[in-house]
Amino acid sequence: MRQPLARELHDLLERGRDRQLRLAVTGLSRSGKTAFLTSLVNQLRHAGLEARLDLLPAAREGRLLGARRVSQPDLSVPRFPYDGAMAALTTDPPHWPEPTRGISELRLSIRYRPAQRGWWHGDSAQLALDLFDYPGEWLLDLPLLATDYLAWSRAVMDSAGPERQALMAEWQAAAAKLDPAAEANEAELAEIAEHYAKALRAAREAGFADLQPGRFLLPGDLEGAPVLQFFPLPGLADDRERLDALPPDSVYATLAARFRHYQQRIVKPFYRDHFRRFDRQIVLVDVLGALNAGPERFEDLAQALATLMQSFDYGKRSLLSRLFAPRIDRLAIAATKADHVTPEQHPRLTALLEALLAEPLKDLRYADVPVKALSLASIRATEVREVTQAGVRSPALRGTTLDGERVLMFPGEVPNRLPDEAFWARQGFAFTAFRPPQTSGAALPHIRLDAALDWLLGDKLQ
Ligand SMILES: Nc1nc2c(ncn2[C@@H]2O[C@H](COP(=O)(O)OP(=O)(O)OP(=O)(O)O)[C@@H](O)[C@H]2O)c(=O)[nH]1
Ligand SMILES: [Mg+2]
Repeated sequence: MRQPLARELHDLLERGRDRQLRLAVTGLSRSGKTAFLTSLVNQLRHAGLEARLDLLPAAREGRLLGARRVSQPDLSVPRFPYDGAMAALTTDPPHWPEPTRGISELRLSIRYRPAQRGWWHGDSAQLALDLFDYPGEWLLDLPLLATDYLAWSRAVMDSAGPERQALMAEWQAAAAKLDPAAEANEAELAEIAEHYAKALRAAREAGFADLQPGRFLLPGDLEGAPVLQFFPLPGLADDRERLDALPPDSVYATLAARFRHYQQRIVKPFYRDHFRRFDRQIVLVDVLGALNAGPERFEDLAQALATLMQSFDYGKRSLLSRLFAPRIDRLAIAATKADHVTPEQHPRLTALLEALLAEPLKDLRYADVPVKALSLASIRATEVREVTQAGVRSPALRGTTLDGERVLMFPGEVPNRLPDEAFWARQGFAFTAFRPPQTSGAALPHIRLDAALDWLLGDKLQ
């Protein structure tokens, strides 16, 4: 839905005056977006009270006065369910907020006292922070805008490793029988599309991340619509001219038309309404989850993130571009759920994240965009303890597993570079998931969320 012109103009002016910031919280499904947003709102609302934000100078210096949720720019989009998330985290026993099923928006008005007072503002100033949340599954649709049906079909087959191929076997067998030039049979296409959706769901269950199209996994209000009845065609030759000349009712032309419809009517509006005009970005990656899932998934994650990051617009801004075509001029990449490992492993976790994102990081360096890599826990679920075994002291974690069992454990070492085959053969990973911490409405415990906030908005709170 488009905003009224006056509102857009107002937003542009505020943005120009540095009083408004749009932050992209980017992450695949289960990477920790909702937890991050919930904790961000929670910390800023408790700023100046008991929130621990020592790494954010405005907070440390007592200049951060707090934050309020205010009326968001687009009233037709649901509001980010902060209260629901907090309710889940504060019940007994506490549980994690549900996976996100649709889009929601949030505008926070942050009040602070500028470090140096000028005649242009009084005692306090405000920064409007625009955020939004969405199901991670939908994010992988963005790269579809830069491709077409033929290229996509070929890429899906080429990029799949043996485990992934095995999950697609049933669909592949059914799709291989289709002749691209034959007349399309509706019922048959619907059935094969369902096989394809099933293969995607199985891949997600098995821990894969590179899953397109995202709405097949989470159709929202598109359940059963013909626009979701397409799939890549296996074995297509790279002969665009011949394929494009096939009659409109052929299998190939029908599937290609549905792909275009999906691209233009579903992905493009999603991109246009929500993924343009970001000033800053944080990319959240569940590195430990990918280690748990094994080598093929790890590569699949690197691949998914690299293609994904091509959908964003990076670069330094001039005053004009800042008003009319804002670009991401600063970026954080974060390994989430760092509370799953002991603190001395955190630098290794960050190094591994940088190795995983090596390709996109090269492009960002070229575009001269400052990037900070860190590991964080939006909501810290464990406490650090020390155990002594045979006279040797070592760190350990105390937490409650999702089944409610209290444990004291050393979760293991994180490799500080991309693990090679020998490494995978020698050791597997099993980082345990924990129940969220018991909190009673106070600020949520976290690890380095304040460092992330400082990097992303500290300069705007000067
Ligand atoms: N221990 C710990 N677990 C976390 C943390 N953040 C997220 N998790 C775990 O990761 C799961 C997924 O987090 P979400 O915030 O729901 O992830 P999301 O990116 O919003 O996922 P989608 O909504 O499915 O796209 C949670 O249910 C928790 O189990 C954290 O800081 N610490
Ligand atoms: Mg979510």
